[in-house]
Amino acid sequence: MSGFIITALVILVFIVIYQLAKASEYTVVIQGEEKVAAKTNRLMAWLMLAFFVLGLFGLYKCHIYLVDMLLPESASNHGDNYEFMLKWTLIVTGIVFFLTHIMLFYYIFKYQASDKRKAVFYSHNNTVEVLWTTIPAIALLILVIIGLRNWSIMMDVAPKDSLQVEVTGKQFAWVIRYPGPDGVFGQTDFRLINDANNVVGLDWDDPASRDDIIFENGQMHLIKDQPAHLIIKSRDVIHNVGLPHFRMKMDAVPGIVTTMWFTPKFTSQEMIDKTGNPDFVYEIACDQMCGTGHYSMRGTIIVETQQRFDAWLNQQTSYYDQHYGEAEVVEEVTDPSVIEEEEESNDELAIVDNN
Ligand SMILES: [Cu+2]
Repeated sequence: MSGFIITALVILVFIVIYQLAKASEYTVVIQGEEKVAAKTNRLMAWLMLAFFVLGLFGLYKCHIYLVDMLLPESASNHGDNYEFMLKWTLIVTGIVFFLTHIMLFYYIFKYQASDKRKAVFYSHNNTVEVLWTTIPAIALLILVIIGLRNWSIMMDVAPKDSLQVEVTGKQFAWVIRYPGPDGVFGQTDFRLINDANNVVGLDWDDPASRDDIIFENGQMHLIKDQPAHLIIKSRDVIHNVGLPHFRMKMDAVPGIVTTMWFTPKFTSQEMIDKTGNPDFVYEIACDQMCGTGHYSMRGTIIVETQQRFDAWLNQQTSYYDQHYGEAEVVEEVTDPSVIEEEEESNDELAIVDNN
């Protein structure tokens, strides 16, 4: 029924438009073609002006409405370079945008059709052509050079003292791995992957793999002011480690190891204070549509001081011990996701366990 009403409405609207067009044809006949054309021209010129003013007002309103939804201050050194570039690109293109549009609409209004003047034929002007070609070319060249410089800094080899963290994307979660006390990641082999007790496919014959620490809850800990070197892998399809607050992202590609590095500038607590948002968390968002559960690939990052990071890391049990270790080790930490809450109550738990 509603389909019939909509069809009828559409047909009615067309009839009304057709009748209006016909009516205006009759006015032309009655009032004289030239008079109507002059009137229409004037109306169009004013409408163009109104369109421009309304457009500017809309732009301003959008800005007011959306400005609070922008990301907070960049939390990494690379992010600062990126922000600088974005800011200057917007300033340069913004100036050009406003100047050209003010001129465009002004001249449309000023030179609306009139009987009093005739159009001049003006073929070209070499000086003007050279100017409007070279000035944008130089401006773009400068922006591109800044971009290339930043790209080479971001893509450069990570500093030697970087904190090494491996991030593996899988449908649909992030698995975070630290190399453990030996500082060396154990060898992995995709044929050994097993969600029950070997989530990244560690080779247990490699002694370096036994102390590796793994978090399947997608929570990563980083240290303030220390470069973090992310070693990025994927178990299935292409994912992307997107870190909006650090202004960084990198594809996680199956079969290829990608990397990215940056230095966090603020701890999570400092960011909470800066944003005034008590619920602020650094987020790992998958920036690549990777399947039906893509939306659920949300990881988190906790940035803390070296001291707190060390204290936290010392409390962790290796993945091997969690799954194959002696009973008392397994009891100590069972689920990495609850370690945060347990931190304070650990002492009490230990007493209970002893009893
Ligand atoms: Cu994904």
